[in-house]
Amino acid sequence: MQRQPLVIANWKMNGDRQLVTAMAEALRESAAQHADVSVVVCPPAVLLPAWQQAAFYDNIQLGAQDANEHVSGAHTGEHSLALLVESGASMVLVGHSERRQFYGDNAKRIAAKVNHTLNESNLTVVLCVGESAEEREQQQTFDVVAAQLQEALADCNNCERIVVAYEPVWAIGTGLTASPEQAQEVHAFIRNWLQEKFGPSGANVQVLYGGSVKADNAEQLFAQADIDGGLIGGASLIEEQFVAICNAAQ
Ligand code: G2H
Repeated sequence: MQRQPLVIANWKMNGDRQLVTAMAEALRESAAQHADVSVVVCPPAVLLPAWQQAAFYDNIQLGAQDANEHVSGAHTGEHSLALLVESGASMVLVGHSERRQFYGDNAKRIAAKVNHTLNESNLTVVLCVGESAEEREQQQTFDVVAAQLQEALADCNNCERIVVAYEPVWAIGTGLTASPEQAQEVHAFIRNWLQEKFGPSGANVQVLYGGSVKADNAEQLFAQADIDGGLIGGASLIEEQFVAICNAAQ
């Protein structure tokens, strides 16, 4: 089975309604150039309804940057899967390194979020994994990535609604990008791991690269055999950059 190219915008805590309109327009105008690419936008959750309105006749899917692992209740400031779905989300990022580092998403919580999303909704999980600079220097990249995959996916026996994003922490928002060869090496490792865990269907899981992807490095990264697209932060806030990245995945 052919893996469809996938480009996901992670707006993080950026953007506003004006950017929603401008970005939706830019993606609409360029749609023919990235017709075979699935484009997903993960804005701050409060902008999902604006995106829903702006993109309702386009082939743009929406995603959430995080979801709480409980159905509902006393969880001030959190978002439930049900509300995210009602606001148009069909995917959810889980375990982004910023959430691991600054917002208490440890291995146990990430596994709970993965299981809750897969068991209680139809959303696709975009599981983010990646090593720190120190871990890479100490040649622990594969061990760290394997442990993150194992911790998060231990209870899953089906990979139909799973996407993996490899985001080396040292490349996130730093302007440093993994070289296409460095990224490919880890992507091949991840695909192998998925195949061992899930059998032949594991080979069809989309594995995305994230970490300072820009218009001028996207093409080389996406040309690698095991890189199926990207998870794009900073460059997804600039229309020309994001459109060029979507086109590069075509
Ligand atoms: C990694 C990436 C998007 P950036 O966090 O998830 O961000 O492209 O800004 O490095």
